[in-house]
Amino acid sequence: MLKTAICDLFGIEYPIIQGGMAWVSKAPLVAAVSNAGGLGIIACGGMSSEELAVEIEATRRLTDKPFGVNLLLTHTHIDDVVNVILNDPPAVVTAGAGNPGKYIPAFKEKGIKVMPVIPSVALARRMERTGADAVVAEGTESGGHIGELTTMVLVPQVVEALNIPVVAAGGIIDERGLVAALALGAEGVQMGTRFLAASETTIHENIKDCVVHAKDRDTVVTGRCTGHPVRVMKNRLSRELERLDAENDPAALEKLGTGKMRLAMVEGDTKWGSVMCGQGAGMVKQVQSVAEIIDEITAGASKIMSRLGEAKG
Ligand code: TUI
Repeated sequence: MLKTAICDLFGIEYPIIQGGMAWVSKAPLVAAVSNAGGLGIIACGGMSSEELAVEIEATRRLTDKPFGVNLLLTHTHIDDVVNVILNDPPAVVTAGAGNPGKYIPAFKEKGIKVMPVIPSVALARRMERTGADAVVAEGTESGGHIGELTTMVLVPQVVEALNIPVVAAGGIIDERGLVAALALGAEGVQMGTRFLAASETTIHENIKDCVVHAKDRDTVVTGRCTGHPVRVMKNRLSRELERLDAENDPAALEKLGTGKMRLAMVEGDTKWGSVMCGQGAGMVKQVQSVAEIIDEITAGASKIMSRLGEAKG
């Protein structure tokens, strides 16, 4: 009932993709998602190319199912990262925070499916023309580096503009979000924030706690003056970043932000760390295993779709 074009394209059971999150998306989480029938994605953000090679190997030891790697286009050693990917090709490459166009032919030559994450119709069109197999249309509800449009308006416009499958991201936490995304014309969902609080995620427990206790208005967008707006959980750091934004001081903002994601995810500093997470954190109620999360969402989505089907008469 939940099989879509994206399942056929990637060889997965359910149209649920785990977002590539720097410092978060590592082998145990990635393999758990792929083993549960979704698509796990390793994030290269926060890793050296050598560490990425180790993480790909570790993931292969934990699953024989397809998984992906997220290419962060702002990575300081992007060409080394691309070479690691080409030397040990995953099933899928997603790409964020920039245009991966120049790398797409090399990935495709290795049989890798390419799915850039895009925040606008114009960029989605460009990605289709450059040979992308699918795109993730990511709304501004997402955590981390974001665009301006909401998922609700971005997804249908991207679906209308493209002929390749579209995956929806941003604010999708549960079965209601999955069914809504399918209703908007998406072939699947990418979720980050829900998986932040998965038991297999190897981040500091303080961060999972923070996500589980978040309320609807607990995130804020900082860094607009740098041209790279980033959604984070409100804390002492975000207030200081907001102040620098208001003073229009991108250099001070970049300096203060450096190393803060590691401080959050590894050290568990929820006051001065950058706790990147989406607006949907308010809907995450507990730490659960990946299998529980995926079972709950897929069973719940089927129920909602039956209910909607019955209601149509
Ligand atoms: O990439 C993300 N989310 C992220 S990346 C990240 S680490 C970071 N890197 C740089 C600055 C700030 C944080 C934390 N979260 N999501 C996918 C995404 N991609 N959102 C927006 C974009 C995007 C933006 C501009 C994609 C393409 C793009 O192209 C501009 C152009 O035309 O080159």
